[in-house]
Amino acid sequence: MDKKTEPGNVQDVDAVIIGAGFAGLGMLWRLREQLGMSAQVFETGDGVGGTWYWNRYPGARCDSESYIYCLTFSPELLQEWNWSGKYPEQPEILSYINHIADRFDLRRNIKFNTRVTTARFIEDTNRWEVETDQGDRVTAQYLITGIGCISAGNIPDIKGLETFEGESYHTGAWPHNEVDFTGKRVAVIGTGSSGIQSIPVIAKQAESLTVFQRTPQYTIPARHETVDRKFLDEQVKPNYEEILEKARWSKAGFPVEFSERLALEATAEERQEAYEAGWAKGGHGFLWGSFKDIGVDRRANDTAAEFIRAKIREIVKDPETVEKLLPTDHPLGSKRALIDTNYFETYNRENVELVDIRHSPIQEITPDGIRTEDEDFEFDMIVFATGFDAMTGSFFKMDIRGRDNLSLKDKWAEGPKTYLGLQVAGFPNMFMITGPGSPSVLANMTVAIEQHQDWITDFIEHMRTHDIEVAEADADAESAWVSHVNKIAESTMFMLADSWYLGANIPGKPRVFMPYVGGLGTYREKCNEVADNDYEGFVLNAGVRQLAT
Ligand code: N01
Repeated sequence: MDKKTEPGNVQDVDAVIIGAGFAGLGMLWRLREQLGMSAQVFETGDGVGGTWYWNRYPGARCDSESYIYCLTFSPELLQEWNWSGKYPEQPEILSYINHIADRFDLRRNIKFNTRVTTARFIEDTNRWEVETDQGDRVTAQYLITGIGCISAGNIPDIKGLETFEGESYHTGAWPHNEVDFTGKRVAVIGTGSSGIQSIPVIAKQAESLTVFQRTPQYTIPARHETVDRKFLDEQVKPNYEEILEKARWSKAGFPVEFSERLALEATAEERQEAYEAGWAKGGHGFLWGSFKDIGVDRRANDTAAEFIRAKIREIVKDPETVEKLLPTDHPLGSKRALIDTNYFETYNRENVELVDIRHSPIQEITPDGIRTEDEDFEFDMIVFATGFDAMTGSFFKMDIRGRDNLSLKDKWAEGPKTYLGLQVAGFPNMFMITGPGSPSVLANMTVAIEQHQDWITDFIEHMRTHDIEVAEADADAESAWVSHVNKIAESTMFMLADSWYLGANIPGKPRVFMPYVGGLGTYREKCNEVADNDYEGFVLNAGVRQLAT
């Protein structure tokens, strides 16, 4: 659809895509260029980029290595694009995504500054009717969400929040102008991925930085550096397809070998040697390259956790700060794995203080700062690195209604229910890119996103060639998938931490493990099997009514 939608006019397209990040852009390209379909993308921001458009906080960068954090539908682009860092930094990722939008002429199908407010499946026409806050009304056969898993920001409801007279920011909605910390007394609340990346950078600029920590974290040095050009030119670029195939079928979307060794069968010296090597090399390889039982056996996990605690004791000079930083209440890797640049070292700076809010909870935010049970702090700025209402929050910002006017919010009141994380029974022809119940957030995101884009594209092509108007997850197949997702999560250490994977960071959110933990390769195999078996678990036609439970 080349024309812009005008308020009041109803436009008909083949597909509405929500979101113009990696997910929405790659989907648009596939539908338009591979299937010749018309599509309209709606995007809340005034530019492309999704996560990388919003998360502009200091130090923001991806912790997948740059050569494998990319869209792969254009072999030419893969060969031509040159990242500058080992890990890609936010401004560079954003310029990469902008390059993709320009190079493949994607902007003409995107309407920016436009939030989808409602999407309803109209049973009489078998079409989705989509409305936006700009007055657009569009109908489409397919509704495809590319709204991100970690995009609905969470600022905790702390007493007095609105009374603060200084500047305040959430890492996931960072302003587009530079925020200058020079000479400022800054507070950072939260020590997840965003906090751990931004704290060392803010500390260097601010007059003082006070970090409010609820849960101490395990984090491994990233060993970020400029990109290794020789490695890229000689090993990656000539072998890109092979490398990508390995990543696609791997556990987590990376072309790496997982260790087959068991920590509990190794001697203490062998373990120490392996952990030291992982620490020196840096990155997530510390986990997958050392011992395979770290993720499944608590005693094995403890050996790696104790190694990291010893590193914290070694790095951080002040014994009281060390005590606050030592993670002991959850296994390593049970919350999102973290990698950092000078995180623990930052606590040796004179201008940095750590407040343990488990022992001295925040009571309120005052006009001048933050009051804990024990102390009044004065700040010029508060940075909320307090995370997101992950996986479901961004869906609930819209009113999505399927058959019988059932809202997705009601359907998911006790936790998300999906078939393969791709569809929801009762919501025909709605596809989710990296929806709950898929491995997305436990994998290298671009690889997970492209697997969904390709699978959805193939499915739609199948529907078109077989004159299938409506495809809808079968309610029984959905229940079986939800049980499977829960069952495999139950046997893992992910259940032993209060994480956003479980919705534990949002008061009142049902405690349900949302991603599929069985591995990206296994999941890909399952999705392919479903397709090969004539889209088993989906009801394919125009007239069958599903009971949306
Ligand atoms: O959010 P988080 P994030 N009072 O939820 C604390 C991806 N990501 O924005 O642990 C006080 O991880 C909370 O404490 P606790 C990545 O998938 C990737 O950092 O719940 N504190 C925690 O310390 C990541 O996992 C990259 O006890 C409160 C912090 O705030 C996801 O995004 C970079 C609180 C939130 O941590 C989210 O990361 C950035 C309260 N009421 C993000 N509520 C890379 O690729 C929460 N907290 C590198």
